[in-house]
Amino acid sequence: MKLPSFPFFPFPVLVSLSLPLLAACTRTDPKASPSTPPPSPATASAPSPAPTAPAAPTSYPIRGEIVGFDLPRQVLVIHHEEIPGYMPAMTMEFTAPGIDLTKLREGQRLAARMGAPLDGVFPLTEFRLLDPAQDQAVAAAALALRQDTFTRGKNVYREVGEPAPSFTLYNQDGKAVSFATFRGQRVVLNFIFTRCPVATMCPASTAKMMALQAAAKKAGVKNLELVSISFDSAYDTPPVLKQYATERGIDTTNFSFLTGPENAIRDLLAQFGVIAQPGENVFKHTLSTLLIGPDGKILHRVDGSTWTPDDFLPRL
Ligand SMILES: [Cu+2]
Repeated sequence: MKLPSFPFFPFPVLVSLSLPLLAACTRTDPKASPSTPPPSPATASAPSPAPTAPAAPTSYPIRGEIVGFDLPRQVLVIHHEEIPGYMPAMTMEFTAPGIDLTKLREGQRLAARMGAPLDGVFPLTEFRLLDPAQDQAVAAAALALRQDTFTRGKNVYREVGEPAPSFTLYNQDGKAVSFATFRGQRVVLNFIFTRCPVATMCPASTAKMMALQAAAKKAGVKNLELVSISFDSAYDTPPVLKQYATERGIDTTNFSFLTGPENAIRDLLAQFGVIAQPGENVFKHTLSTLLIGPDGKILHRVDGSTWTPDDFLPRL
């Protein structure tokens, strides 16, 4: 799916809003290391010279509620939530190519990706209706995590031996997944983002997770779950994660890709001791791979990008 780039705004106010974003997204510098070190883990080994991929933002994820239809024009009217860094909450007209509008109704909540407008109407892709109960579970877990992070203060980082934090996030199928459902399993968990341009970082991590999954299966290991949480929640929506998994031929029966509210992801990064700073177009980040035991306690962690499946296989 290719969306037109964004400088074609009909509204002067939107143009001025979008300028800082465009300026901020024209350069990548993944070589620079984060300025704040993690509480204790080592920084991932410095990536080798990375491809520079200047790109203007072409789309934004939105969430909102259907408030009306203009069926002759194939338009749906949505009151969307704030689009951070781009526009406040407001009611606008959208098209949703490929979606049968007669099957939708007012009051339904949805998530989608908004492209550049045509004649003032914004096209939506990655359209999915939100289940209010699941959405509430994700929001409640994010709030609890916020409070937990606040309460822990400067002891926010969880050492090996401590219980892993609780969370509820969306998986690649848009289904809310609670960490509690992994009880009784061994969980190998890391953080990635799908747009990572540095071959030795996230792409290599995912390849090693796949290798670990395959090796564990071959060794007859049961009760293993692999979990990759995206720290690029604005871009890595469930459909994007699904595509990431599909493109790589990943068996998602015990390998989930999770995403969710930005503040929940930030809290998890802090609690797991991983740094991911939104940079210019990409994230500057560290890598850590953790093993969590059947009782929910952190059993082992390997910091950096040089881990191998053998660091974990004997512990499963
Ligand atoms: Cu990366």
